[in-house]
Amino acid sequence: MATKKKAKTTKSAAKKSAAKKPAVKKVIAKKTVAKKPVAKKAAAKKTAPKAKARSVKAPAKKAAAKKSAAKKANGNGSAYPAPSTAAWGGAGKALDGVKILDFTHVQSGPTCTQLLAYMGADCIKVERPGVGDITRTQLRDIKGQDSLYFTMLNGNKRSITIDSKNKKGMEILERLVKTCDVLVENFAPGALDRMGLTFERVHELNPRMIYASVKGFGPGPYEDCKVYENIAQCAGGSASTTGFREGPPLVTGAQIGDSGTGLHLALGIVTALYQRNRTGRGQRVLCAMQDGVLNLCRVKLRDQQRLKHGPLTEYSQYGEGIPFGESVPRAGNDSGGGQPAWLLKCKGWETDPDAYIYFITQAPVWAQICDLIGKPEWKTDPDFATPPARLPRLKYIFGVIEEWTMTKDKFEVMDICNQQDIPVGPILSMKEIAAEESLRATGTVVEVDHPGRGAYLTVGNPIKLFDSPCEVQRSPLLGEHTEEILTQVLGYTDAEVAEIKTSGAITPPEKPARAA
Ligand code: CAO
Repeated sequence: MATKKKAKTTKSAAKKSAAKKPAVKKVIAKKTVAKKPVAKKAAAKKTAPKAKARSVKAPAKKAAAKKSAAKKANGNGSAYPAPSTAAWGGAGKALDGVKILDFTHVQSGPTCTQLLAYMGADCIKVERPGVGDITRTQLRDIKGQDSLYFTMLNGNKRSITIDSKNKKGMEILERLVKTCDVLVENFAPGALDRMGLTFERVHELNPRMIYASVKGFGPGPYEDCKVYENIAQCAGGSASTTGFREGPPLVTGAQIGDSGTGLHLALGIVTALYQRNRTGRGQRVLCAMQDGVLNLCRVKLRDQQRLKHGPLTEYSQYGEGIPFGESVPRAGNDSGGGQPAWLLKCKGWETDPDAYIYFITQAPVWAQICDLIGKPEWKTDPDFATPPARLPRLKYIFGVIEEWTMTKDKFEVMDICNQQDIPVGPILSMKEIAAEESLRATGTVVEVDHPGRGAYLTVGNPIKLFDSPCEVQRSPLLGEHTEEILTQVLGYTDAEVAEIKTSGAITPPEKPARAA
């Protein structure tokens, strides 16, 4: 596994030569020509050997004809570079050259920037001197070491400490703003404005900057509220529709409010980068956690509207003869789709809390299900033969299927059913997932070395790009790259760095400046 330092060396060399403003631009011009705005593209084209040869020889008319052909090629009036002939995975990474000012903390923002870093972006995490992202110390499992909470959300990033409330610190931040392509933040509403980094100020400093934020709520009555994961699950419609009818609303283990919104934001950022190719300017991107959760719960808003037209017949509540109220009820382990399903016990359920299988009675394989569970007569019995006939009897049907699944362990059920094309899924514990070899083989579960805490498991890139390999690297130590970023990215001289060190801009405020 490549270490962080090693991987950064080549990038750093490229950055060093272009220390101040053109650092990003130079890299982009060479590697991602399609991302340039029209004006830049002409310059970028000149640097590409093939394009250069042609533009030198071609008369003006030919060049114009070529331009219109290019227009046809991509609809944007700008040409794509010739397809790379490098081996798959040998043409760099998808977001090579994109520099991110990562002002994120806790989970939602870091999820987003870690994903972009996995895709190749140079992610510079700005942290408060001496403190850092609060998750470094939250839920600690090893004394004095960065927690798994932090390390699993901040891989492939560099860390610089800057006190934004220090004058010199703000000067450094503004230099970063001028250098980066994307600013990502998930502070409480108004925090960035109070720092002086309003969108207007950032846009003034760098009109190409994409200014991306996670907030709890969008504009409206709650826009000023701080929000954590479960609040978003509650406000976004997930909790009211999760759990059992007879029980209270339930939050889920999947972090759909934090990580889910981080994913939404990542898409917004990449899309804004794409639009910038045409317009040359950045824009604001806002993902509210409530919106993100609702987007993931859209099937429940679907059901809310269906309620006006009658009961939700696929909900087991219907088969049990329990009337529906005015809102979508909690549906336990019902499928939520058009194919009735339920969670069934398997052999060993009495002692193993995860000895269950999720069983879908998909209509096209109903005959196979009947044969498997020893009920071949159900294939023709009018009470069971068709999906509408089965709906009022689902509880009974699943009870009979469960009598069969309880005779086998969950993996046996999985094997047998899949041979018959019956969709089922075992409940996998985190212990089983951590040990799952196929997830290791695809890089979805990765073991990373850390100088302080030793090896730890993390989740790699769940999005597989076949021409953009992902090497998962450990999270940075607090301020590990401060000096490297000051000199190689921002172009500060050694003398200036020495001055910065005494200013309190990159060290904890309680440490008085030596010059004073
Ligand atoms: N230097 C100096 N100050 C810094 C700093 C730096 N490098 N980085 C942050 N700060 C300051 C901020 O300026 C802010 O100060 P002020 O309130 O005085 O302006 C302060 O640190 C803390 O910011 P915060 O209010 O965002 O932090 P919090 O712990 O009180 O709240 C959270 C955390 C998550 C509730 C809030 O940030 C939030 O609602 N974020 C948006 C929604 C979100 O992302 N939630 C998901 C969280 S994951 O479950």
